[in-house]
This record gives sequence, structure tokens and C-alpha cells, in this order.
Amino acid sequence: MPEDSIDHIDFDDLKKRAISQPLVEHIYTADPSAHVFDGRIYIYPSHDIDAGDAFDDLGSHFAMEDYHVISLDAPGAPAIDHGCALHVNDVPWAERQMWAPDANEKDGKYYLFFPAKDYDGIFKIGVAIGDKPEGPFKPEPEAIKGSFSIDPAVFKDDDGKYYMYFGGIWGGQLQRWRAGVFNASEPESPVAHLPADDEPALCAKVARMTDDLLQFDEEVRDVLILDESGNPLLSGDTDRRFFEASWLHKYNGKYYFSYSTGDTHFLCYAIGDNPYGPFTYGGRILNPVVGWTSHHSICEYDGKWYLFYHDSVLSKGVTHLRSIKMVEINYDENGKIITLDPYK
Ligand code: FUB
Repeated sequence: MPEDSIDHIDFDDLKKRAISQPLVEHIYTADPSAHVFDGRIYIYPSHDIDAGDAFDDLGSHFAMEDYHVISLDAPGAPAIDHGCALHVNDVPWAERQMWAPDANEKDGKYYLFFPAKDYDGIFKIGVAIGDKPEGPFKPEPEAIKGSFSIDPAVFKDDDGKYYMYFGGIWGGQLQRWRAGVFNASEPESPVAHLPADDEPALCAKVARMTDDLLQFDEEVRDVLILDESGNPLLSGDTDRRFFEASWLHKYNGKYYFSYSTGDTHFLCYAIGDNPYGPFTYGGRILNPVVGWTSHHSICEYDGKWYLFYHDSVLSKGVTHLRSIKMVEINYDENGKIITLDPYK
């Protein structure tokens, strides 16, 4: 829901009607990537701050500087903030805008994957390593070779292979990489370089990770989303096409690629038979929340499935001051995710 349409909203009423409440209220948090490590839920969110930057369609107002890890012993338990786990000042290659992160575990080490703009203003994706799920994390000196754009999500498949999904259009710069190199040729505009409405939409990206989880182990590939007739979703299909916020989970042996439609504010999913896809559009997970962005993760705990998401109700609609939330989701007998409305 765009910020300019919030004047009429009764936020006290909306808070009562919300299907879940913020997990923490002492800081603003967003873009929650959740995993279960050692029987606990660990959430890797963005840490929203008001740095005073004006709202624009490139997301300049999302000027985050650090990450805090949040954990819960179980659904419904108090959420614990473990403090600053990584600050942009400690990342040699990164200058600003620490956007949506993710993390994963391998052989007792924990890896935080995060996007940030480098000193040329170009988003890259970095890795930082810790001994505990909550950090602190020590960053690698360079960004991942060949990485670009935003919103990394790292999925571990049952065979022990790890895959990074990433990308985001508009402020996430994915459209500037269509030729394989960063296109700096025109003034920055969120819609310059995008395909025409009747052309296939830009795809999220995926690459298998090296055994040490520090690099891509192959050429980056497209995450193709098809419609019910087997055709790629079109760029003009803004209610369904990929915008940002990739996530991958496996349910009943099928691969569910989920994402945000950005400017139309839906969380959607598509189903495939392997980590690379193609994926066939399946439907909506969550209808629009208060706040421009919608971002999420999906994670199983004790046989139940949970959606982690955010909204801007606590800040009374401020786009860049969001709060992470969690709610149970359900699948029907055909494996379709039952769509949730964030407010009753
Ligand atoms: O939090 C900054 C950006 O907003 C994220 O990277 C996007 O997914 C959107 O939530």
C-alpha cells in the first residue's frame, strides 16, 4: 500500500485487525529470513532506521547500516534481539544500504549473506561468517564474485547443495544487468532498462554455491516463472511477475519459489520440480500490507509452516520503518498455499 494513501487509516483499529503483531517493537525490522537452527527460530531481518533520506522510487530512504539477529525458542515465545551482528563500517567493500539479508549453516559455521551498495553505488552481495547463529559475523573482504542486485536467499537442498536466489528490479538494479554488465549509461530511473510490457518479465537469479559457501559455483541462471499455459510471465503482468524478495522452500517434494510483486504489493509463489525451475505460477500468499514493500520467508517448525513478513503499522505507515511478524500458513490438498489477508 503506497505511503500517500495512508492519511485516512485508523492505525489503532488496523493493529486490532492485524492477523499478527510485531515480534519486536524496540527497533524497526523488516525483510525477515527465518531458519530453524538447533531447535530455535532465528530471524535475519533488515534493521530499519530513519536516516533522513527522502522517499523515492529507487529506495534511497532504505538507508540501513547494520543487522540484528532475532531468535525465538519456539512460535509464541518472546523474541530476543541479539544486538548488532554486522555493521556496514566493518565491511571493506560496502558503503551503504544494507538491505534484506539471509543466513545459513554448514558444518557448524553460520553464513550471513547480505546486499549493500559498493563505493560506486552498485549493489553487490557479500558473505560474513560466524560461530553462532546470532553472530557476530566477520565479513569477507570482497563481495561474491559475479554477484549483483539485492535480496539473497540461500536454500539448502536435501542432498546438501546450497543455492542462492537473488535479484530485485527498480532500486534493486536488476534491470541494469540485462547485458551481463552494469549499465550506467542513463540517469538512474526505476523503470529505465526494463523490458516492454509485452516482453517476458525479468527473472530472479539463482546459482549453486561453492562448498565453502563463499562464491557462486556456476554461471548465474534465470529463475523462470511460467503461467498456466507454460508461457513466461510478461513484464506488464505486474500482479504476478517477479519484483524482489526471493525465497525457496520445499513442501511435499516440490520446490516453491516465492517473491514479492513490488509495486503491486503481493507475495506470490510458483512451483517447480527442482531448484532451478522452471516454476509455474501458483497464486498469492499474502495480500498487500500497510507499507510499500512486502517481503517474507517461509519456514517449518514442529510440523507447522510459518510465513515471516513485515508491515508498517507500528510506525503508522512509514514505508521505511517496518516491523517483522509471523503467522501460520496452510496448504490445501493440492499443495496450493491458502492466501492470507493481513488484516481481518
Ligand atoms: O529493505 C529494503 C528493500 O525493501 C528490500 O531489499 C526489499 O526486498 C524491500 O523489502
